[in-house]
Amino acid sequence: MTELAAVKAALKTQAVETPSWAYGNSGTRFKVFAQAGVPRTPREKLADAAKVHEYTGVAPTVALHIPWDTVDDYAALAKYAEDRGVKLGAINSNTFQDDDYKLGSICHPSAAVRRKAVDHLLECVDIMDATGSRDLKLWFADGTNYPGQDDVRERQDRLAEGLAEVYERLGEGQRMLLEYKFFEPAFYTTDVPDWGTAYAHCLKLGPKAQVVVDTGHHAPGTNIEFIVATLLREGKLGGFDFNSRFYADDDLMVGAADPFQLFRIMYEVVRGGGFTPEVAFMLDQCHNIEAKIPAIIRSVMNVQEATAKALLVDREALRSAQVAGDVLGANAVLMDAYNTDVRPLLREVREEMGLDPDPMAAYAASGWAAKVVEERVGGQQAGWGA
Ligand code: PSV
Ligand code: MN
Ligand code: MN
Repeated sequence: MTELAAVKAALKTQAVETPSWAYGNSGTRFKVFAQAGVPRTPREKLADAAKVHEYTGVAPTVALHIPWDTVDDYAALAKYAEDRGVKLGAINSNTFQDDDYKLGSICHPSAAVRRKAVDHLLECVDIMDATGSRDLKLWFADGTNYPGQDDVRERQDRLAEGLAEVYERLGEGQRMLLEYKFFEPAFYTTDVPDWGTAYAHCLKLGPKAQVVVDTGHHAPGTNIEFIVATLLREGKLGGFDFNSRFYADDDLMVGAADPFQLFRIMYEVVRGGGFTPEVAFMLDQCHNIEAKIPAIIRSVMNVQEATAKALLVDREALRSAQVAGDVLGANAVLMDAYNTDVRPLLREVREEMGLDPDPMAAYAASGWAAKVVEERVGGQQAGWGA
């Protein structure tokens, strides 16, 4: 196989999971802008996600968020997805939209509230059993706003205890992915603020507990690719929530704000042997002012482009330059790959996959947007804002 053929073959195996909530109406805490034709039900979200996969060929799974995507029959929902060419992916828990969770959920000072939160997580594992999902993705809004508000250390004990109960419930082949976020909604302390805290909990829990890196959840200037390299080295990188940030948890299209950072992350993924199904490549985005399906198609393409560039890095030349201490030479090898226009290569890859080489144009010409505007009245809010 030529090298280019190997790169193409790898790109054809790519899988980017799209989030159900990205298809629904969303906004900031100031305003939710309703868009015409957005899904009203989990099934309609899946139908839209199926379009993203149909035109990109590399978005075969859809993450659900419970209770936003609650249905009576999850097996039937999984079947509905499969009939449209996609599968259900990670189950995302929600312990942040209930009055009881004002002081936290799994770390709350009250045992009764902690019980309620853990019960929700256990219910999410029941749902995974029905949907066939592998991953339970956990993000906790837990934290404190004021020094002294609660015992920061004891909150870690409560977290460990709750996570351990859920971990025990995981079945064969199921995993828990623990997400960290440096601030918000709590502002003084956050109970899982960084990869180190997530890693420490996951290490204690065992091999089914893995860290998930949400690219938006870091302070400006954080070297995210170093975190990725470290987690991969430790066998603890469970996946990504991809999005772009300019300021905080912006949830903008991945690769829009800083495509170079996305490339650097994907290079460490490839370098560290992480371009495998063991690492879940998920989007976690909200499209507040732009059309949703095209934005998600664009995001998937941005991940593809960064991956293609990462795969094109001449690893041998890089290694030689590094070993020789050739600082500029090594940097040039990396930049050569980054500066390659991979769009023609990806057009070829799509053609070889039997797809239209231009997913954005193909979707625009499909008539799906006009069809759903006509059919769907009263689209559902993703769950954000109000
Ligand atoms: C909140 O910050 C958040 O964006 C987390 O990243 C979660 O993954 C997502 O919401 C869905 O719960
Ligand atoms: Mn996330
Ligand atoms: Mn987030």
